[in-house]
Amino acid sequence: MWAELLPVGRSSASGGYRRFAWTGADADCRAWFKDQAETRGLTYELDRNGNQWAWLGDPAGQDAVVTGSHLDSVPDGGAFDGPLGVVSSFAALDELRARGVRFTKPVAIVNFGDEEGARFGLACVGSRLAAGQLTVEQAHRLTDADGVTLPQAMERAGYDPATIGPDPERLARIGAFVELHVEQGRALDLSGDRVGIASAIWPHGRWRFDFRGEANHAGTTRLVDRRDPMLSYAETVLAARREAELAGAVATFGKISVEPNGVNAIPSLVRGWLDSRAADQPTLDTVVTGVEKAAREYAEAHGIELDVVRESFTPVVEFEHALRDELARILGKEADLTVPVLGTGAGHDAGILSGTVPTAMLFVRNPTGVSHSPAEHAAEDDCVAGVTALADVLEGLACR
Ligand code: HGY
Ligand code: MN
Ligand code: MN
Repeated sequence: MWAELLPVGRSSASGGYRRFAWTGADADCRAWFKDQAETRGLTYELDRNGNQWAWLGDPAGQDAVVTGSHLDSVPDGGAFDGPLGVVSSFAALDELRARGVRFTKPVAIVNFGDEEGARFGLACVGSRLAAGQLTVEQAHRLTDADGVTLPQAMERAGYDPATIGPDPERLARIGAFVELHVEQGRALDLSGDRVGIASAIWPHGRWRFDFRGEANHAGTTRLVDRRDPMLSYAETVLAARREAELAGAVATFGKISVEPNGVNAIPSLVRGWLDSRAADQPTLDTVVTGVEKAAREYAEAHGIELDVVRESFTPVVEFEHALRDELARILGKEADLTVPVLGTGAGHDAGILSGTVPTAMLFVRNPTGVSHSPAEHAAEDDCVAGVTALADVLEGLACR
């Protein structure tokens, strides 16, 4: 499975993945998922929001045990963030069939669409729509860098966008959702464990900062006459770093667009996106308020107009203790080990669903902690340990 997925959407220039929602690479990933489902004789479904499901047992049954993750990527992402969870889900199911277990509940594997939000700017679109955390109106306003809206992109990919919207009946049939994911930090590497259980996801969000000045000639405009938004933007980047350091949080400007984007032109517009995350909401509020205040002061000093728009926000997620303890108990008993419980600064579909469905996550060791980069890695024996842990968990939850 891993070998089949590896070339899909991989850039030969960077070695990273460009699997953006509703593009050709995404379609290839989706075709792979459907094929995996059908090869195993599972019931394949595409839900009203474009998420893919593979069912063992009755898709309409109650108290289903669901596992899975996503197959899309950030720009030049790694091979593991998302796909490791989907591949491990199919492998865990194969393992359980080889064990000859008897399932007492329906089991499903899911591929949530557009988890990274690389194309339309909002993460976890598939799960947010299903959970009613993104309205149809908001979804219709999502637009990519070329001006293509989400419904247009869905339509061009052969999917009917008229169906999108909340899917409460589907979510109500899920008794537990467990997402396996490569760790995006080094906690397991430092503790010497192959697999961990998630405790919480930090609150996080994305803010768009539009700095508007005046385009002019880079050679002939005196420095004192310029209204250069790049200066205020640059100062704001430094302010974000400072605020994050002071608060013990993280803040990143990782995406920028410039108009007119000419080497010899002073920009008229610099648009930068702030991603900020912290262990708790008051800390995150302090960081973002601090960055915005600094940005307004810098903008005013340079005669720049500034608009700040919050494009998305995900509150803190504390995974349900009962399910988390159940996972620890199953893994402790089956594998005779104590599994570390970790918090994370990364967002996941499991976090979105956690308000509606009992949800848990398993993390697999990442020796460098690097993620959202072609260098992201997990060793094969750790991935196999992840599959075994997921199989044990599914057996414990769906065969009792
Ligand atoms: O940005 C994130 O945390 C994620 O991986 N969607
Ligand atoms: Mn990611
Ligand atoms: Mn992910």
